[in-house]
Amino acid sequence: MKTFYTADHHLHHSGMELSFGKIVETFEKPERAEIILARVKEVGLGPVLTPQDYEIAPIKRIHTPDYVDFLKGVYEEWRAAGRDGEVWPYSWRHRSMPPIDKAPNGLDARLSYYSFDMAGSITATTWQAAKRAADTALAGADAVLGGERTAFSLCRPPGHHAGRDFFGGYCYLNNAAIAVQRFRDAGRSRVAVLDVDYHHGNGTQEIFYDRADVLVASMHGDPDFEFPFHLGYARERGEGAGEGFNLNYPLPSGTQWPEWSAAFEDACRRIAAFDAQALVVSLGVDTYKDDPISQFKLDSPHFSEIGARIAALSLPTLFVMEGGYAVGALGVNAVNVLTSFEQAGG
Ligand code: OKP
Ligand code: ZN
Repeated sequence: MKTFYTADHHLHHSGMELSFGKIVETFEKPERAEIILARVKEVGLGPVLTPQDYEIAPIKRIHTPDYVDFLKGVYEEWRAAGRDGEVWPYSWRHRSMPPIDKAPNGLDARLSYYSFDMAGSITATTWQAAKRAADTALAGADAVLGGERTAFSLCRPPGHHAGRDFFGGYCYLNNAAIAVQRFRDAGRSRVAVLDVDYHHGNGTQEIFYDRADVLVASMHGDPDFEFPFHLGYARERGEGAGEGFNLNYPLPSGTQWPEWSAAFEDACRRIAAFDAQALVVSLGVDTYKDDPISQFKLDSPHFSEIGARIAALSLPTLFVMEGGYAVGALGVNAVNVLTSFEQAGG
């Protein structure tokens, strides 16, 4: 399996985050991608390739032009306003305030408009890193379109919380969604997304919610207790033409393999019935028992079972890296999915 990776991910590093009332080192740190890369090399998964520098057009198939311009330029605006350090939003439209349909003018108001939380900041080079993560997803999609059965896009920063015009949850551009659209634009008529990350992929859901050509299935911490909250309930099944093409499996805190894998199995069956021409896996391994920010209890061998079951779908499959914060086991867990997929030979 080819791995797509670029050291440009180092260009994004939020120094800190607020975790349960304490300012701590961010969990989404550059070391994460290096640990996964080292494991890819250790097991000899296959060649590690640097993605080309893509045009902006495939990104704008998913993200709005105004959001892309905002992400590119907001750091300079921040500096021009006489501010140092990293760009942070800090306040959002509460339900008591009227809905907004147009970006406000002021810098902080616009930061609020284009985000939903302050999990991560925007540094001087965050845009470049996010753009290269999207390139990494596009290169993986192009490899599969070129005839590879599978590929691994080792994206960082992750993407599944980013929507058409917002960042949040450590995510700036939705790498998996950009890859999905690449498959669609190359003529693959139906594409499935299987989001196995611990958190609900609210951005991916938002992007494809009214579409029947993209089936999105996600297992995650119930939004009643877990980030990103408010979205990810089972009753959210898509709207309009997309009705029935969004599948959520919210699960309780403490979920172990039997319950997790039952939801996963149901999602896999629904994907098989969808008759997809390509599959994009949002590969988060923060379902691991020792993940520092998550509450599920999967163990390392379970990630091998996940890979084997995905292989049994026998679909052209792109793995796009999302979360996973237990750095001691991150490489083993992520690469277990990939090696067992290859061994199962779907
Ligand atoms: C991104 B992905 C920890 C709060 C963490 C943000 C979580 C983003 C997860 N105190 N909030 O889905 O792995
Ligand atoms: Zn996650």
